Amino acid sequence: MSFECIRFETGEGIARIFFNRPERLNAFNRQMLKELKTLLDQCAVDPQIRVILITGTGRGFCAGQDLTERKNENGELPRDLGKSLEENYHPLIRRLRTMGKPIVCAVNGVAAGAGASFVLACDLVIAAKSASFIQAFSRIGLTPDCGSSYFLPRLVGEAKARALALTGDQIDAETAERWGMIWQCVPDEELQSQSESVALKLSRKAPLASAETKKLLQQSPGRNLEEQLQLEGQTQQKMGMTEDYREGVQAFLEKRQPRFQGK
Ligand code: LHQ
Repeated sequence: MSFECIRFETGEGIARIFFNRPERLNAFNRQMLKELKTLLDQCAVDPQIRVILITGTGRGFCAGQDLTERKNENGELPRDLGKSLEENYHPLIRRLRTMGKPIVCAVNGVAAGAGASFVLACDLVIAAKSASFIQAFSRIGLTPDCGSSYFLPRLVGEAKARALALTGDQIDAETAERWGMIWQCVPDEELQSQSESVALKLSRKAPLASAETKKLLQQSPGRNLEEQLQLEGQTQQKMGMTEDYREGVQAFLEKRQPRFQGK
């Protein structure tokens, strides 16, 4: 399958998605969003794919909504951004969060606006030292969207979330790591090898357990300890009946690497 705005490769259980509009810092246009949705839907059901690795080509990761596309044929800015979000962006964020496979995001450059929100919705974020993050919404008279007002305070706390959202200030990857916004900041030249190695590690984990782990963590905010213990118990009950659990224990006892089948 070939795409206009995305490069796609698979191998070793990993689906590699490259945002590929480098001249626009990989800003999201309609075509790119459509292609991304198609690909992620496909990855979700393809049993060969165990992990998704997303990065950008060129010097940016994603500069958010393509602002050159915001004008309609009369040269006016469309007013109903709510509709645009509901149709084009919300399904994407939901897809990232409900995807039963780990999503590794390798941030190679600036992530702004919806591009920054997209990053926050991924499971494991590794950023190059030269990458940066901007809650760009306030710079153009907008408010946080694509889950940013949900993810950001949970990751960095209220004080920093408020400052970032209201000022639209750019923060570098080292700060983002220190604040707990992302998992890791690595030297630029190590971004690819480090994200590949993490993706490979995840591709060898038990697929059902990875999917259920994502669900447990997704459901955690808003629940109390008792409710979460119940949920963990029910989930572990299911996991205890899988072939993969049996294989995991067997492999441990035989001092070898497990071969998980997703059963
Ligand atoms: C771009 C863009 C861009 C088009 C750089 N579009 N061309 C979602 C959905 C629905 C409703 C509305 O809102 C949303 C949420 C959002 O995403 S709103 C936020 C939209 N994004 C922004 O406001 C960020 C705009 N970009 C920038 O502020 C800068 O480009 C940053 C700070 C990201 C990078 O700055 P520089 O490194 O100095 O690069 P640059 O500005 O020179 O950009 C390079 C080229 O990319 C340039 O084109 P040119 O032809 O002049 O070389 C830019 O025009 C283009 N570009 N972002 N979002």
